[in-house]
Amino acid sequence: MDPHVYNTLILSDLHLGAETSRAREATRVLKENRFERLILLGDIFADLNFARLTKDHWKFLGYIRKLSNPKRKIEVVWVEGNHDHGLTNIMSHLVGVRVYQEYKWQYNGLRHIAIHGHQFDGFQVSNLPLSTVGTSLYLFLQKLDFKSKPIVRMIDRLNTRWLRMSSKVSSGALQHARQRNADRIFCGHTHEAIHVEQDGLHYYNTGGWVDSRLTYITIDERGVAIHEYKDLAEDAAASQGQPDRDHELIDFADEPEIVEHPEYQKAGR
Ligand SMILES: [Mn+2]
Repeated sequence: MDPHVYNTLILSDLHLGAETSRAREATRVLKENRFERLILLGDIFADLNFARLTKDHWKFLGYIRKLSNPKRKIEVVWVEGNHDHGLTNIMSHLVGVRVYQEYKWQYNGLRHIAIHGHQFDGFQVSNLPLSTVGTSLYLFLQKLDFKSKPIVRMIDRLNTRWLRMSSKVSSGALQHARQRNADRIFCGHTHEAIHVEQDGLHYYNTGGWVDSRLTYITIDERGVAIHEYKDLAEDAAASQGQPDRDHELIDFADEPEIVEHPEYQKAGR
């Protein structure tokens, strides 16, 4: 039986280079699903320091490069986030993917927009260095999660700030979609996967790949779905002998493997 093919799969906020980045799981999602279009909706990188990328992070980038080979006829789109800012040239060179500030497409007679979402977060735009520190601190605190009570309380307070940001981004995005006559708008940035409907307009947030909840979005003729990635490693161990569900891509002969390249190691700040 042919696997189901989605029109579009969207994920965001992988923060490659951060220790909390769940690159291995994100690569599995790409391998386990079929899709005609992939949208990387911003903040795929934590920053421009390539020296912080681990083997799993490079594997994710290598898989993106494979998917973007024109022979596969998959449209791979990179939408710039606030952490990805300035990566446009490097990325199109490294993984052969076009980078957009805002990506628009039509599907099933509906107008779709994908935009990272920091544009609707006044704090981020007006105070970029401070917010970058804030995000790093948030990611660092998550690593220490549950090790001490004061830190848990601090994370809760930060999460509350994040929730306020979440509603700010959703209302800004809905307004943006209305002005552009779009039916559906997709954002990342807040790390909180949600769906908000307002007067027939739909806002979806893809969530992220650094928190405990790992989410992605699919679009097909049945509609839009938010999926949560569940680690199936334990199930697989329990039912040994099951065939691998991965649809591993066949390598094309003229396709160079992406490796940890010293040139890119030096590219970091
Ligand atoms: Mn962001």
